[in-house]
Amino acid sequence: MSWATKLKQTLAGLIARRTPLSSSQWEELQVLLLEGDLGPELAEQSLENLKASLERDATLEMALANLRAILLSLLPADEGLRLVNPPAAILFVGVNGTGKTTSIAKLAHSMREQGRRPLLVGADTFRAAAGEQLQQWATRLGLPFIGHEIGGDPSAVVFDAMEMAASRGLDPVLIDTAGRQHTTHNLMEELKKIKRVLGKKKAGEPQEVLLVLDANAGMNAIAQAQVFHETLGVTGLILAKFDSPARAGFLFSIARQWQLPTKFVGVGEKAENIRPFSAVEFLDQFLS
Ligand SMILES: Nc1nc2c(ncn2[C@@H]2O[C@H](COP(=O)(O)OP(=O)(O)OP(=O)(O)O)[C@@H](O)[C@H]2O)c(=O)[nH]1
Ligand SMILES: [Mg+2]
Repeated sequence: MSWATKLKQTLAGLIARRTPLSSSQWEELQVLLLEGDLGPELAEQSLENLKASLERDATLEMALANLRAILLSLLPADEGLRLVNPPAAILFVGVNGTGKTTSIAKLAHSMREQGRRPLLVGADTFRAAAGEQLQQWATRLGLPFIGHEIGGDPSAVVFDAMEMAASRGLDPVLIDTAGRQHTTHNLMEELKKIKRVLGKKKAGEPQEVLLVLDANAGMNAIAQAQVFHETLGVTGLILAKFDSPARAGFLFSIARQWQLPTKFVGVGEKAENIRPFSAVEFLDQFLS
């Protein structure tokens, strides 16, 4: 049974009883809300709200509509990338394996379809496979790529990439970064340096810092958002691997705490498997 079906059944059961709910019944509902990855505070807030609607003798539809309205109000208005003054740099960050490299390839593919000329940049110089993976995508999609030898300085790569983009009229510059280093601290320092170098090379860059989150990350996604946002100033999220059964309710918590908009959703491993995020669609899926 899907999560939303369980939620509806539990609510319907509670409503049908027409008696004040026992604490174990509330607990049942709370556990369900937590299973949707809402996070403790938001689950509590949603629960209070459901409690209020149920006490007003609401119908199941009313209780659900109420929950939907609360959740929808948390998500920022849908927005795409905000890019001006080409070449614009977009930094893609996120922990190991979330889908950074694949998301860049997918976005580059869709940008090219819209008539843009993106440049793919391999600034993950720690693993041979990382640069190769992006380069293979570039070759397959027929898009320009720039990277450096293993162990090279990722900041030097982005410097060269901005020069190349300016001289060849490429835009935007999509920068892939490492998800893992020896320590998280090292990784964050490296990413901060890349960001600093971009800003020195061209004022106002990077114009976007996109944090890629795996839809299956559960509550970990909230911790990831906190660390990356505090260190780098994230401008938006990409929800990758949303073709899985994961609910990704953590988006509500992240939006509530840091007002971060989700800009794209990855729904598979192929180049065309990405689409702009829609808050309404996400909510429909969350509650269906
Ligand atoms: N089903 C599905 N798989 C995805 C999606 N996005 C990425 N993947 C897969 O997830 C795995 C990791 O993706 P990568 O793009 O390599 O992730 P990464 O963040 O670049 O990983 P590191 O560079 O190791 O940090 C690959 O096998 C991808 O094919 C998606 O939207 N749906
Ligand atoms: Mg990668």
